[in-house]
Amino acid sequence: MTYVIGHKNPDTDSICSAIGYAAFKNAMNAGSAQAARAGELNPETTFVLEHFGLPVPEYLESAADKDLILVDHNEVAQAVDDVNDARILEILDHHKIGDIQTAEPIYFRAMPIGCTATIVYLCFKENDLTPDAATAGGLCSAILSDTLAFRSPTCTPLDQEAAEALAKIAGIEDIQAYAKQMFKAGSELAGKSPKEILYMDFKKFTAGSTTYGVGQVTSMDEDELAELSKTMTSYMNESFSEHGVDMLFLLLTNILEESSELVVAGEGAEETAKKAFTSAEADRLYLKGVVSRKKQVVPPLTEVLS
Ligand SMILES: [Mn+2]
Repeated sequence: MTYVIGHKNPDTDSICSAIGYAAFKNAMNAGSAQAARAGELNPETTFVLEHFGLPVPEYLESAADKDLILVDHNEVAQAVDDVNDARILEILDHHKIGDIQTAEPIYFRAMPIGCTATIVYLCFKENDLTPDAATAGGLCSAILSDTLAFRSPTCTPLDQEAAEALAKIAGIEDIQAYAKQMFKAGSELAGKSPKEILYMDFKKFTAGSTTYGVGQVTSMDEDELAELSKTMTSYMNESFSEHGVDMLFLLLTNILEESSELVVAGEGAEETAKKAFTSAEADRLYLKGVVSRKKQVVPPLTEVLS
């Protein structure tokens, strides 16, 4: 038995490339390969496996005395426990070369592209094989996840071609609509109360005689952020006295657009924000190019309040 396994804290690429490459090895009749995982699934990957009806890979607690194929990593620190006591047969990766050592020559395929799943797709293609629909769906999801649906600077034409071919096999009609659905399912905001969202990443500051708090929430989904803008505005105004500050700010940051909307509460908070961010649109505090609380938000707020 050969286990195909990705890194600890597995993401969608680590899980779906393991599933895809195990399927490829089995299709090539190269012994019996099985997908494994080195940690708990995240919500995004859980959605993907359920969506395509893919089985959850077996959890491998220790790699001691096991035969392994590593996907999506090649560093000991990221690998399943006891990786140094395992026999590593192959590595497929798209990261820099790390510190995994082997006793014998191995098949080691590393490409500077957006996703390991793209390499898995190439293995199928180069051997005139086609993954089944569910596996193709998983591989396509991995590419969309790693490349932020082709928006990441790490994305190459090879990744996009692979994802589009895999989407066809998987029956994904609108690739961007599917990506949106997947990112939404994977959002860490799902199921959290307004209070939990405000305090997920919250810091207090003092400027002159004013104490203010700034929270930040990031998302890739503009619909999710638009909804949050409404719910958080009413929550922050209703609960304002509970928070022990003179002004309350919350940055709703859209990672894909590299912009933030600022939700404010407290007397003078809106005037302060408008003075600090003179380019902000009049009806809502939409801050183009602003993603860093530390570098782009706290300094101008502090300057106005001091
Ligand atoms: Mn990856």
